[in-house]
Amino acid sequence: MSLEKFAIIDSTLREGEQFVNAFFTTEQKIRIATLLDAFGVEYIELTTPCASPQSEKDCRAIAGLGLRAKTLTHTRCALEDVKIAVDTGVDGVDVVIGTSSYLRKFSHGKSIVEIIETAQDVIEYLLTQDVEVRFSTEDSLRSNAEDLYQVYEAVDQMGVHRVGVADTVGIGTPRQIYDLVKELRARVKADIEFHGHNDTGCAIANAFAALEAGATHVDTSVLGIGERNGITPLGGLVARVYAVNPALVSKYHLPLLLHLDQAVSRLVNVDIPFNNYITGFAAFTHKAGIHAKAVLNNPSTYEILRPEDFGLSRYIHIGSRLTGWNAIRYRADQLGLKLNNREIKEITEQVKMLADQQQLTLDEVDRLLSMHQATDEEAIAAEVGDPQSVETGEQETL
Ligand code: HCA
Ligand code: CU
Repeated sequence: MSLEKFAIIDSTLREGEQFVNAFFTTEQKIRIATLLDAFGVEYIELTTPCASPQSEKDCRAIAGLGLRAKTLTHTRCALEDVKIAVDTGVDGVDVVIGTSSYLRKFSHGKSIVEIIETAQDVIEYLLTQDVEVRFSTEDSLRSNAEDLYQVYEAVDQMGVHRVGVADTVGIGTPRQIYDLVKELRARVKADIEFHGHNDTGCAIANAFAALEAGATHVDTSVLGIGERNGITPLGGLVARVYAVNPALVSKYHLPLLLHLDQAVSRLVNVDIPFNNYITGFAAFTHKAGIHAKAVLNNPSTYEILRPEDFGLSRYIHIGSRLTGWNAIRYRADQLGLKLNNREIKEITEQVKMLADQQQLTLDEVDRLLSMHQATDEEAIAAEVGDPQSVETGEQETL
């Protein structure tokens, strides 16, 4: 498995620009590219310069920024397109052509033999130009497997640096992706890139399966934005790999994920989903008393991602009927209130009763706690007699 040395090709500025709400000005593109570079992605993929005059200028501008990340642009498999791409000064050109019968019939009309012939001209030219060359087959998952391998083996022999598997319609399952990439790994010497759409929610799992099978590069975009409902999200891929071993993603500046997600969400006018990997507002919140108690004792009980590693903090929700007295005790301590365990338990019962009627805000819970501020005598007893830390003995109800 190539998890130890995988690279991210972030395509927010190519695939992401295909998201229905995306319209990026040059300045905004430069901001995204600079943030991605600071985060540490190895590659930044840019919209083809053939799309429009401004796309060509933007491609040139970003390729000229002198970023640490390599810049790539994306083109059809056509000599005139790749010449324009090379001229922008990018470090690499990502060539793509459809291989499924759908795309061969309804898109470009070429047979597999014709695809290989066109690829030959394009790749031969690119290899004289001191750029990284990637060749990918659009709609790989609905292509005939033998056709695919024939194309990959041919372009591999021509000397491309990377071949790309593209699940263009998000139809693949992790097992299918694994098998396809595993077989490809045995057949080609080039690096292998995976690009997966998220139509059925498998984009992260599929990218991970590709890595397990020997892929070396994964395409992502910030928040997963792209055509339709998008592709593998950058944060989701990072979360998935981190969960195997945080050291595998320590090469990235993880606290910048939140800034990237926030910046892109504002630019494309969508909220960060509540359940987003790492940066969703509920990603590190705990509610049930049993969870809260255990997390307060040791966060690893219910957290596989450490919020601190992403510059974030956890939140224990206490204003609910599911709360427990350890969580209420923790809040009282945070507020510097001296309350003994008997009082904390009484307040917990009150919180549960009130929360049975309506939702409680943190302010309302804080008010209840403050009203019960112990007398001096009780406070002394609390200091001396009752441990302030979370107890492990008595079980919470929920
Ligand atoms: C698209 C093209 C692409 C290309 C992927 C790649 C896809 O349909 O817009 O270059 O590997 O999903 O097939 O994004
Ligand atoms: Cu795509």
